[in-house]
Amino acid sequence: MKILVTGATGQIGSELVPELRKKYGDENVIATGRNIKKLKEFSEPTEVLDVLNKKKLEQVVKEHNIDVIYHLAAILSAKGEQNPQLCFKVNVDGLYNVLETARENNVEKVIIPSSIAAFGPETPDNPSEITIQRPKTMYGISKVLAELLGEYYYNKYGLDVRGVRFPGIISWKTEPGGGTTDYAVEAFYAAIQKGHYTYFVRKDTVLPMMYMPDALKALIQIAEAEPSQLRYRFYNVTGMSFSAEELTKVIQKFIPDFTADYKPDERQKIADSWPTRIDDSAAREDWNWKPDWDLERMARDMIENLSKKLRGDAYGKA
Ligand code: VAH
Repeated sequence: MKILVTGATGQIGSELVPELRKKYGDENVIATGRNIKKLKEFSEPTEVLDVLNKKKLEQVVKEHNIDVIYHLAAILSAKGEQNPQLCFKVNVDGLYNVLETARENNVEKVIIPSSIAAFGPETPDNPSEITIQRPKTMYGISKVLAELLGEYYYNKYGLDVRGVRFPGIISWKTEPGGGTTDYAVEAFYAAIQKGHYTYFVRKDTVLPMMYMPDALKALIQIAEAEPSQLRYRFYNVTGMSFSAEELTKVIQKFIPDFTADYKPDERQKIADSWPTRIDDSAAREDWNWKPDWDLERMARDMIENLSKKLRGDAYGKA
């Protein structure tokens, strides 16, 4: 099976490519992206690819005889609000290029990460798969479109589009990439490097989050699920919900001198428009989804690995 990953140098892609290569063989997973320097960090096969270049996308799909596309290339919520027009181009035009190229070239499956950002302030808390969305960010709107277009291409053309709605994803291998949930990653960097972090959200801000190993597990599990198992095309998945203050407290268990303060900025409005938790019972029932990481275990792993990556000892004892 030949797999193409778009946006391979991003937060998820940087870790999904090695995971998929372990499972299917390096030669069967083509890592693609615009960032040539970061792309070079992967072994071959790689391709420089901007999803806005449909001609190049088609050439790569044909040359490598692609069966499955993991379409990760996107601009995230906070960065998207700084340039909504670019966010539309990348997230919508790019998506359309991928769906059309897949349809025209008999690609079997397209896997797309959606997000809790597909929900909005009118969404009741703990939403299911079919709860009202009405997001207020360009990123969130583009993710609702991805879900609806994915369903359309499945029903109209039989293109097997499927995905999961991710909460904030926490990881240590890549720097935060312009998401509203970046504070949950930045806090760990700051705790190790400076001993203090100023959150850009209130201390009582609660959002659903997930550790990267669980995110990779969810993506690959939904990709491999039998069609008969899927009552939806896009499923909610989550790991844990916690407040900024709870994150500070759990970091202090490993780095006792760590201190924090909370100065909300424009990203608070985005965070407040999202649910504090999401119902992932359908994924649990339909394809045996279950997270492996809780807040304390994740914090320990983040601090141990980030301390090594930053080449310093942990500020405290990990
Ligand atoms: C963002 N990390 O903050 C992404 C994610 C749930 C949020 O989609 O935009």
